[in-house]
Amino acid sequence: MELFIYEHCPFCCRALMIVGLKQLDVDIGIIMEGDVETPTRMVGRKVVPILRRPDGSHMPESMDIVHYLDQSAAPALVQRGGDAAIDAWVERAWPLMLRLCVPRFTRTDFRELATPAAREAFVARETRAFGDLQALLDDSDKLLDELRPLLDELEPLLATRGEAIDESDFRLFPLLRSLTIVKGIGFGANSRRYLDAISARCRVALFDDKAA
Ligand SMILES: N[C@@H](CCC(=O)N[C@@H](CS)C(=O)NCC(=O)O)C(=O)O
Repeated sequence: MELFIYEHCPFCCRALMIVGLKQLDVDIGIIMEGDVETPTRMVGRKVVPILRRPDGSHMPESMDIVHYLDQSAAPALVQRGGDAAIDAWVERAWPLMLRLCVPRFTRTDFRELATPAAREAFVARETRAFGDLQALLDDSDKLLDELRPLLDELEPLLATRGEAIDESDFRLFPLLRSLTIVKGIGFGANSRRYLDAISARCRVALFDDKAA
């Protein structure tokens, strides 16, 4: 099987998590930003992640891929459902995360941005979605001030999280992992412990070394 991703993409992170958690023999392929043709040929539109299955068919949609790969090798590890409070927290934090992370993603050495044309395509796509990316970067302190109380609210939600992996982990970890690209983010102790634990269990690297 082969999983096609962008390295920066939080939805792709979900699929990488299950591959690492179950130590599956799945090749990782990078689709370049700006490459419309490859994903469109596979699933009819420009989107990642995409999984090529053993029969040659292609599957989009990150949570579908998570469950498909989880079922592909016993025992299944991902509990259906999750923690409604964590899911609600993710919903609230997601737009803020994007405004902090997207301008930084556009300036980072991800493999999908390895050519000038790919980086240009990414900047153009994200500028259409978010407006002036430099203005967002200039707003970082204000955005971080908005995020800090949310991160504080997350701490007690993580205090009681046990060993079991459920769907909420596939929503929360990609968001927190994205935020590791923001210098001085200042996670609480439980968030930091959670990030490091899931990163190690799922063999998905964080972005601390790329933080700006
Ligand atoms: N519902 C999809 C969403 C995937 C998604 O939005 N991926 C983004 C990348 S982060 C994408 O493909 N955007 C379109 C593009 O690259 O033009 C899933 O969960 O897999």
